Amino acid sequence: MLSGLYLITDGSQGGRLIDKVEAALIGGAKVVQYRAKEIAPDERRETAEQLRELCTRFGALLIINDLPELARDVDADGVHLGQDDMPAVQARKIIGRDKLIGISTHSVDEALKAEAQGADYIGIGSIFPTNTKEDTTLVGIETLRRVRKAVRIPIVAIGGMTPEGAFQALEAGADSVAVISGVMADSDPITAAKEYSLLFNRKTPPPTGRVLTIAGSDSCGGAGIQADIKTITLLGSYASSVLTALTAQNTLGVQDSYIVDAEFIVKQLNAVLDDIGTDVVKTGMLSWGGIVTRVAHAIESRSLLAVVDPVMIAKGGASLLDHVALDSLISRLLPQAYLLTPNLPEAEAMSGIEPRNVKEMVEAGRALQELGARNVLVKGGHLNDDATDVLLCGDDEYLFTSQRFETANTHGTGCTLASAIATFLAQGYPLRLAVERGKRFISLAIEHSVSLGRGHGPVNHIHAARLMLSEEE
Ligand code: 3NM
Repeated sequence: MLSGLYLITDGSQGGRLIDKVEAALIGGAKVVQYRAKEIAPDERRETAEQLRELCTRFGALLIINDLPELARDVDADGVHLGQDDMPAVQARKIIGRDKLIGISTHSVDEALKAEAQGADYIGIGSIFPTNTKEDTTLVGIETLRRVRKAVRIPIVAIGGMTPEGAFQALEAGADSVAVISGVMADSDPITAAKEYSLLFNRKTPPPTGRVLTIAGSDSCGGAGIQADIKTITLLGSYASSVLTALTAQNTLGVQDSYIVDAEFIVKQLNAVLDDIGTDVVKTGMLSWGGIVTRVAHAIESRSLLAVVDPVMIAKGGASLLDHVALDSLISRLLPQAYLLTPNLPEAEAMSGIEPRNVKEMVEAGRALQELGARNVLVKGGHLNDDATDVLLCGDDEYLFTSQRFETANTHGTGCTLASAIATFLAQGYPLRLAVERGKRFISLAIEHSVSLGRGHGPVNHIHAARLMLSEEE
């Protein structure tokens, strides 16, 4: 069964090509198609052999575009044919019965014909506009839906794929999405491939996706690790946890904290990551520089997708991060953040820009991207009446405005939002949708917050999860 991210090579050659393909495989690509027609025979043979080795190492399939003889010679897993290439029966004779044949199609008719000719899968495109291939026709998502109904063999959707477009293509019935520029032209192809690969988690039954939270314990259960595990579990994913500190804390504030030895944090991280692993990491309270650098190292060395909540100050005003830790956060952890989720004081502490309106929130967010965060959600809760958050998703910019509720019961909002976003990412939602859903969850949790304790009561995780899941039934 062909499934997962299907990477197609661009015009890169030699070491650059091999490095990019390896990055995509680390990021979870399941199929690699080598486009070699324009390359000199000796060179393409050598590259195909290197790709064969790489794909075997990562357990991925290697497909050769257009050249059945080359596919046979390097023992590739199959060949992909265009409409104008040799017929499938002829290619089958060259590559053998147990190998895969894919055929590019652009309509229901071509798809049916390809299936009848014995194709093992079809490509269908271009689903979205693309600049990568000149002579392609735009077929759109509706044709994909119709093709899904018409054929039984696996469908690979291709052309102009972004993570959001790929999400739509999978919803429309594609088994796999093929990407060239979305991964090959990204400055961080590992993360780019991960973004696409995670989308396939949507198809798995609960617990859907794994989330590791690295944070402190909140003894009163409203924030920290406890809020994270409640959020992740109630929304349907698998939660694991690494504790960085214990706090003696209640709704009135943090009375004391006890920081876990940094080497013991590393042991916890290794224990989880060497065994269960994780799809997304969420970080919260990290206390001091030694912990920040060790966590950053784990994220970098294991190429993890991280939602970084740069927790600095507790609701009661207690500092949760010292100055040296702030420097480490900026220089070490921030560049590892797939998504950074600062509130306004945190955005200011890290960027030096004090945002007083949405335009300045964008400026601060862009400055944080300059410092290395791939995407930034600047939370405007402290700013004005209509609680606008700004999401900087690569070069794009989205505003999320939600109703503000008059309540003092907001203990755990930051942890809960970041955990909900991490959970939805692990469940296969692309970033903008994960943030939109995370915002919906935290709004419901605040709206239904409870007056437990004598201070800032906790948000209502269980009620919010029930409402959200029932809205979708
Ligand atoms: N085939 P990108 S579209 C190779 O429509 C190819 O059959 C297409 O590149 C088809 O992911 C396409 O950069 C280009 O849009 C895909």
